[in-house]
Amino acid sequence: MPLETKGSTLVSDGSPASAIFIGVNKIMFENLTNKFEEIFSSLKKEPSLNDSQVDDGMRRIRQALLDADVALPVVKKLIENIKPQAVGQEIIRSTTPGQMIIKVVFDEIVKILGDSKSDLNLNAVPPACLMLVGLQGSGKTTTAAKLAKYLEKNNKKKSLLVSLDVYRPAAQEQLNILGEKNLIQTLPIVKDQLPIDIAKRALNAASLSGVDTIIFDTAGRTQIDLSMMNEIKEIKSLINPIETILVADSLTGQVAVNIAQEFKKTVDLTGIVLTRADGDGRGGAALSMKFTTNTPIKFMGTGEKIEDLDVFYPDRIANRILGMGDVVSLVEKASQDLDEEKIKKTEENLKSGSFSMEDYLGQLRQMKKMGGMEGVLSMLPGVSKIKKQMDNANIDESIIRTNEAIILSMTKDERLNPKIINNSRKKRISSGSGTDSATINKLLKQFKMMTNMMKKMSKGDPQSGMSPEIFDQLK
Ligand SMILES: Nc1nc2c(ncn2[C@@H]2O[C@H](COP(=O)(O)OP(=O)(O)O)[C@@H](O)[C@H]2O)c(=O)[nH]1
Ligand SMILES: [Mg+2]
Repeated sequence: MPLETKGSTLVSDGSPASAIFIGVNKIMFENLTNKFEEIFSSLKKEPSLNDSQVDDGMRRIRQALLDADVALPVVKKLIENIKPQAVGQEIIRSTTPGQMIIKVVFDEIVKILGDSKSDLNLNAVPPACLMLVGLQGSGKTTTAAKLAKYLEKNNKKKSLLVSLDVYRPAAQEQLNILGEKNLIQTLPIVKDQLPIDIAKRALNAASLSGVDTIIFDTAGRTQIDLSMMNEIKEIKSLINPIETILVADSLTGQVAVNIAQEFKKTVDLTGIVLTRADGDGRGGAALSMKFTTNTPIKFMGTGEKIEDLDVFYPDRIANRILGMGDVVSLVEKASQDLDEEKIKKTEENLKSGSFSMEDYLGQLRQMKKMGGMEGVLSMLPGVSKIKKQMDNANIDESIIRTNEAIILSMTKDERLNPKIINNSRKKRISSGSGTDSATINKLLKQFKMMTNMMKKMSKGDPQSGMSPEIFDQLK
């Protein structure tokens, strides 16, 4: 667990992608996260654990997973793997048993989710063919366009979009319109052509126009049937795709898992895209897919727009499920934007306890960029505990601007050492920033609480993180 990086939790680039990532995981795993936080916070209070406390913890973890619609074999496997480590002497004697159990559960969930992220395989003589399969309405057409955009942006690959869905009215038009709107090449539609002939035409067209990848969007039915499977097999043997990707709707939970197993058996799959991760699914599908199909989830669909596609990072998802805050991705996203030097300096300052108003000002500016307080807070560990409180609080974003004005009215000395700010200094700052001394006091108090919280977190204190008390002060 990247405890040592937690000092940077308040810095992020605030790109739309990171904002989406926050939203997704908050929704899809919310219930599971709340339950885990409850379980862990009661374990964390205990100075040591006996066997029956561990048993009770395991029972509650098992129930939380079942309630989240995680497939039974997956729940069994998880508990089977966690339990021997949790009842070990090491945990019972450990000075921070709660934290050690979190670590064990975290590691096992990462394993179940697939250890590491799984990239698209494009290692083929061009054009690399990607074939999307799945039921009607699962999001294939949308995902085809999203993948083309993703490949253009991240791999500098030019794609050709091809719809083989000749059954659903206007299905081919839907894909071509998406292509036109997003400046992605599409295969012109020839009326009444059979899927297999369209596929042949696509291969020819691609070799003429020199695209790197062809993304085939196939027809789905409302349920799995023989003729659909046969058609997919026939097309597959013609185009010989390097990736056969199942697009599955995460909202359907266990059903999505059963469908994935069927597809795996009949046409074989190389990857899964889980769509509607922005919906309020219970997360069971995400947790069950890799284990039950032995096929990695490669992406998550997180909305209807073309850019709403996230790479599936098992460790980050596990972090979020356990309510640990998505610390790793926050820090990574921040470092794309902030210069490394500055981050390092801020981290050092945090650790040494010399975090100043200057650092705080830098962070406020980052906060503004990343969607204000709420965006930042939702990434911090422990935050789902105070979610209700947050929703009711109506966090006032103008506070960020006010605080910025106050800090800008401080002298360099005052910023580096806020302790010296006495009443006469406050008067000067207040007239400089157009605020009153109560507002300045509030900022100073917040600053103190934040530095304390960060110091604790950077030392790996298991009781650290966001708490209702700290939140009250930050409002
Ligand atoms: N909220 C959300 N909607 C999605 C997502 N992916 C697809 N959709 C929507 O689901 C509907 C069906 O998608 P479509 O691509 O036509 O499914 P297809 O029948 O499998 O091709 C459309 O309204 C899409 O905008 C997603 O990740 N999140
Ligand atoms: Mg479609």
